[in-house]
Amino acid sequence: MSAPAINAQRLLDSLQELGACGALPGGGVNRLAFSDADRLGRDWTVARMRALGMTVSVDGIGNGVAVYPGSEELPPVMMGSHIDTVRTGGLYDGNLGVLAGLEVIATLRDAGLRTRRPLAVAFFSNEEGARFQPDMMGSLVYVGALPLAQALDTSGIDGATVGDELQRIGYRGTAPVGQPQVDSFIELHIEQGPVLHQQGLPIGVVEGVQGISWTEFTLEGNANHAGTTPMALRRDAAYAAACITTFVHDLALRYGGRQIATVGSIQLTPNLINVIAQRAVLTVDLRNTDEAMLARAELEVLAYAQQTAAAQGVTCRQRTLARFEPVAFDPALVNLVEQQARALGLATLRLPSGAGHDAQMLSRVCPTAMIFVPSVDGLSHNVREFTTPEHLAQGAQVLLQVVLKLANRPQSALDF
Ligand code: HGY
Ligand code: MN
Ligand code: MN
Repeated sequence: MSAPAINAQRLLDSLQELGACGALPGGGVNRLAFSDADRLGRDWTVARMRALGMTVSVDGIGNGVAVYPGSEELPPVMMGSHIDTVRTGGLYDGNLGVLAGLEVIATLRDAGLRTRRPLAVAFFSNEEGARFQPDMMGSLVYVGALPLAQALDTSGIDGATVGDELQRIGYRGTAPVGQPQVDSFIELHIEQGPVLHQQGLPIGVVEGVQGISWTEFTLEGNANHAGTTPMALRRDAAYAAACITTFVHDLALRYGGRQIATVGSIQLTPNLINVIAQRAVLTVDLRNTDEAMLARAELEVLAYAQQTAAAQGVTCRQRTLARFEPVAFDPALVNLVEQQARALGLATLRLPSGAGHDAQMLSRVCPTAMIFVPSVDGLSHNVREFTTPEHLAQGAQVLLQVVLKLANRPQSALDF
């Protein structure tokens, strides 16, 4: 089956339309998981799926899965990603993978083509993990690695629970999680890093995803008067938090290689100019493609946090918010992505993903691979996130070609 061309304008228009759900004044999107804006985005996406003649199911964690029948009753080839965003989100992170999947369906439908295997397009709940940890929560439940009840009980940074919020927005579905079991999963996503843009390359062939470690540290000191308390008598939680923040950054520089480290959130209590902080709650995000180095970094940060707290007369508690080991995608699928991109005359580069993705979870249950397109200046989780229309269209065309090969292959083995 030769591949028809996707309709680039329709894809671009759909990204703009979905981007209107939770649009920020001046650009960008805020569609935190299970918020009212997330509901708007879900409603829009489900309506789009139904308009394409797909049957849509919503499971207990709010994952939406739409299926476009094939000529045979076989496990579907799945495309998809997420439509929740961080507070300072862009138009493309996650959304591209879902909407390009729907563009593939629309293109095949326009051409009157039906693949042997059914095709599915999914949006997985709470990929970002910004409001409720861990990230990739919906796909983690989908693959059976996080019990649904535990996910529903999770409290977010604003005190709400996942279950209550899903109920409130009307997406606590009844479909069993993990259904349908899929043949394979292909996720198109923006790189969110600088590599493809800097090298002027249109397609990234993603070989895997690096490991992720998220830890929350709670430091309890003693609130006291900023003007009367001698330095030697202070138990300053903010100072201890600042020491840990600096240590984490310097550790990544000291390790080098692919080690990265981020303190993205520090909450001080009472957070007032003339009160020595009683409490500091900070999050540490460590990542590395090398699991042994990541584990070593975790231990170093924990030891330093405990030593620093003790030296400042501050107590230190920690809680793991997410912990995923590096994953490698299916080599046959990775080769297929590379081959199909090159067949389109597109230059490619093999690289690991710095960001976490739902594909990281789906790779536990089926052959999985990802396609990257460039992020201008490597910007993401920033309202100025941008990918050129040309690259968006090229990425969607590669997705279509890969999916056609997968869905029409005569045998179950991944030889093409
Ligand atoms: O944090 C991540 O890598 C992803 O955006 N959830
Ligand atoms: Mn994403
Ligand atoms: Mn993201």
